[in-house]
Amino acid sequence: GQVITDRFPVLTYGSMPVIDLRSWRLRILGLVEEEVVLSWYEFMELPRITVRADFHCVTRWSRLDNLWEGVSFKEISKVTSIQAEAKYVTFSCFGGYTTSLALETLMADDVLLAHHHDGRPLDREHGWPMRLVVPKRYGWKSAKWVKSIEYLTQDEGGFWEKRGYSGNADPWKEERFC
Ligand SMILES: Nc1nc2c(c(=O)[nH]1)N[C@H]1C(S)=C(S)[C@@H](COP(=O)(O)O)O[C@H]1N2
Ligand SMILES: [Mo]
Repeated sequence: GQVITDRFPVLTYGSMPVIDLRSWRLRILGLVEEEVVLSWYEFMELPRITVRADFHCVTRWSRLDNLWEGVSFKEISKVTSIQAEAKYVTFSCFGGYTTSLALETLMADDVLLAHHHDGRPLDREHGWPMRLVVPKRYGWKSAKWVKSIEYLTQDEGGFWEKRGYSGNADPWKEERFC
């Protein structure tokens, strides 16, 4: 049920946040041994991966063969040790958007906190300086302008999940709504 686009549409609910790299912080909290706060420079020192993947928005556009570069979720999950009870993760963004995913889904090799797209830093409207990319899920899970990662026992649901969108959001199963 998707249509391929060569453009890269922008899909943002609300306005685009204004971010300053000097005050940018990534907070890792919830069910962790120790809360961690990374500055932009600390984040950029983490090992990087590249992932080539298609992107599917629930509004039925797909953009194929995106080249993402950034820090894998697996890598971020090693920054502080995660407690065994943690099963879900809520991402919060500058601007107020949130989304949640199962920790198991995030541990896939192709999930990353991307800072580059197709060889260039992200455009502001696509999440600069950093966004989550979860290629095997609908686009609303790929939170732009991420500012915190919270480990939880239960699926809290984020902005769209609380408005009736699927928790799992697998495009191959067309899990759009629940
Ligand atoms: N912070 C934030 N992240 C977001 C959204 C949003 O409104 N705010 N929209 C989501 C939706 S519905 C989609 S399809 C993708 C679109 O990414 P793009 O705007 O880079 O194409 O971003 C997701 N991440
Ligand atoms: Mo979307």
